[in-house]
Amino acid sequence: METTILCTEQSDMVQHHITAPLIVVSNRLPFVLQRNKDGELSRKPSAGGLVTAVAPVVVDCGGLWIGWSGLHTEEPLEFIPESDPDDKAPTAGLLSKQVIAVHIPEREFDDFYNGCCNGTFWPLFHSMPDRAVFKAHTWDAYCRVNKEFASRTLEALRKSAKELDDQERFETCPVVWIHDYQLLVAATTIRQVVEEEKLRCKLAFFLHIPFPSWDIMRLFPWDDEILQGMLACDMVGFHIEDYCLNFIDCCSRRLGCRVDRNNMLVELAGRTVHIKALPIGIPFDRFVQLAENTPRFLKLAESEKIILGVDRLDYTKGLVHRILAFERLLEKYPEHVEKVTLLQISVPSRTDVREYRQLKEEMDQLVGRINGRFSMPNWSPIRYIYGGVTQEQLAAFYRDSAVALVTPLRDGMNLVAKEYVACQIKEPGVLILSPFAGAGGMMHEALVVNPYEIDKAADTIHRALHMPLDEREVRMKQLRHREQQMDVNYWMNSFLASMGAVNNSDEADPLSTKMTPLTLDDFDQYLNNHVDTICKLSLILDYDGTLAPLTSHPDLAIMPEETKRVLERLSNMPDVNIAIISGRNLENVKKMVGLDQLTYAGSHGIEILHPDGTKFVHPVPFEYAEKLRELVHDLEKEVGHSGAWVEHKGVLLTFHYRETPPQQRDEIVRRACNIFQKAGFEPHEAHMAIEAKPPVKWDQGRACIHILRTMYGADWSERVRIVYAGNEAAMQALSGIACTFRVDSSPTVRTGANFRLEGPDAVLTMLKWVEKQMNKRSPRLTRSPRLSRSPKHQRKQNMLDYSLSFEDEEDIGGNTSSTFLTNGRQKRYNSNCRSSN
Ligand code: ADQ
Repeated sequence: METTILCTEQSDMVQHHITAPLIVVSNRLPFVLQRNKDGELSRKPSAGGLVTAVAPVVVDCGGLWIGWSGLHTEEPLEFIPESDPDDKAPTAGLLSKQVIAVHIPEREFDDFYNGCCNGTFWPLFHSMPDRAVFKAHTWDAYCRVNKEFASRTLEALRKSAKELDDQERFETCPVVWIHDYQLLVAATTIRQVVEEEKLRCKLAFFLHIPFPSWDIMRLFPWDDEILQGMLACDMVGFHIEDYCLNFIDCCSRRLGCRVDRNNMLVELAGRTVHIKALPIGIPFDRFVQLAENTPRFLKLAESEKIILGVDRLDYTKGLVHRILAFERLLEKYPEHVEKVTLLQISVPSRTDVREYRQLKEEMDQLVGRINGRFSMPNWSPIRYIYGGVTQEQLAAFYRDSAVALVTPLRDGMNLVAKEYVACQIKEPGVLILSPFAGAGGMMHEALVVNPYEIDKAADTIHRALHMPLDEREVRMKQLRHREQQMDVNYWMNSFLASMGAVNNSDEADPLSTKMTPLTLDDFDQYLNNHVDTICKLSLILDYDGTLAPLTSHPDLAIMPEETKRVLERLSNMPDVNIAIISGRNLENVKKMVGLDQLTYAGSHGIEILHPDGTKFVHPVPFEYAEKLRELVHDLEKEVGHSGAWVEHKGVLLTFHYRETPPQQRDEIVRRACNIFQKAGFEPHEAHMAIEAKPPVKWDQGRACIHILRTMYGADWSERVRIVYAGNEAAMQALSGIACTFRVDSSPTVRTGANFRLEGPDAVLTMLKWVEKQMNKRSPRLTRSPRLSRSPKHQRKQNMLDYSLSFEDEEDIGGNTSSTFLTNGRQKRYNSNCRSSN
């Protein structure tokens, strides 16, 4: 089915065809369900601009809408009532089979909605971190609810795919459009399952509130999960470019993603995500019609003027500041007493949240105080309505007000400013607008005022009240023109166009634009400040997934020849040391890399072999080997089937499940973890595998520090630069010490790394950059082949040799239990060492 909708582009009317079913996912359904006295369900329409614009498209393209019904029920709702035959709302044509109601238990909803959405994200994203509460249990509830939304969306996608197949529309890709801060991580699960099940779809997200700067965003303890959740989409939309740039900045700084600020692209795990400013509009023509057809509600004295404020009662809307500015106006310019009235309409909002109840009390007191201070027998300065008004009344208030005060402290866009100008069909009034609303950056002809500057705000209101007609006309004409052009349909169509979901054969799918491939230049940005022209360089590299691609069997993970050659050349440079660290056993990793002049750390650093033959082995309890053999036996017997297998490599054991069927995987992993635990082992997660490690306080991080201290002594930080690329195991130990690259193609990883690289190809580019950089250095004395004797010995032997390894043995040691076996000679550092081969 192809649907024609009208798309207004500037002043031209352009016809586009929607080419795909649209699946909208929002916290609330586009109508509210209510139960009558007999317990029967019926729909109560919602009138917001979003619903007005989006619902007709969903109706026409046979799409779906997923959301919470607004009802708390014991069991999931079994059916959604059809709309009333008299229903004229935009959602009237939405059949019940096009609606999926998400069930959220009441307690869970409280933690999710009041706790996390409104207690954490609302203040944080509005840059009011002092009001934000960070609680692990509300965040957990948030993730669970998002997963529930995701699984309902996946059902919708499967249903949609089947319908498309039945219609033989095999190329058509359903578009999933997720809305707002309640659903920031739903796409994580959707993307994962879509890829596993090979479901075709395009995923989009739109945020209706501001996106904060990195400084604010980083306060949230799980900020990386939020960013990755949004990046699981193909397109992420915000109202204005500033929010886009904030988001891109966070992706770069927090996730270490490669970004292209000019073209607004972010790369995560090899996928390009498009970031787009899509400023929302209002149903302009509908507001004009309402303004034209609604009678006057306000009874005003001769020459009395109304200043209007319309908001949800929310601390972001700057209501208290606004009332104080109005008080200041009356103090500073008493000529307005008895001539000007502030009509403030505040719709109750989130009344079960304490801060919102407190704000109501504060407003009540403030309005009471100012009215008490200035009121006359026939005039009160503030008319304060605490409650909703109908759209007709609203349009009449907009039309009949001389000034609109839209002064939020922070606001994603703000529709009130736009609705006000739409309704200015008679003698035009003046819009006063905060620069901290998204609308503030676009409605240039408004009078812009900082709501925190109470005195200036009073001056601006005074100026607005005295503004000559010709100036008001000029300003309002342009404001109205823009809002008419960029109305809510324009927004809807811009969205569809940006998803390549309109039939416009002349243009390529906008989502097909990819980020330019990673090049050496990217590493200028990553490493230029780190790798200088003087210091030595230590490269510490993981093997599997970093130097060699991940494969179904470890024996197949062969390092590309080109990588080997670069490593070889680098290892011959006098200022470069290379250590390879791996979960493989020492002999195996050395064999796989096949270069002599490197340090190798096998079994996650339990065994370390330096190029001169110096070897360190961390001791392992004697009984461990026997326990490990038992674990191998149990795993092979219980879960060693369906593609899963056990690799026993020296002191480590790895249970591989990469080849298991996806639908059985969770169960196999669960059972394997139980077996690990029963046998007394902690199951460690690896690449599609679970590992058992010896019960020693030694890991890749400590092994890295040990290698560095062995090579350079304890005070190397001034003389050596370290670059680490690999998995997370060593990241913490090296944070602040090294420039770290997390190498992983998975889109959802927690990392402390400075940057992310997708896989071995990217690591090869990094190595080439290092080679190029090191080649710029002026030639030094030729270095002798790698140490074959102890360093001191060697230095004594050949004073001309440029020695860089094992500098000051006296520095080695610290508090590690370590044993060195140097070509048969044994050197012991620290008293509590145990030897091992
Ligand atoms: P809101 O925070 O709800 O929306 P806003 O954009 O101002 O803020 O929209 C409020 C809507 O409610 C308007 O359509 C207005 O007409 C209506 N309204 C307000 N007070 C009312 C009253 N007392 N009675 C009846 N109706 C009333 C979020 C973001 C915004 C963003 C929108 C859309 O916070 O920044 O502009 O989404 O993306």
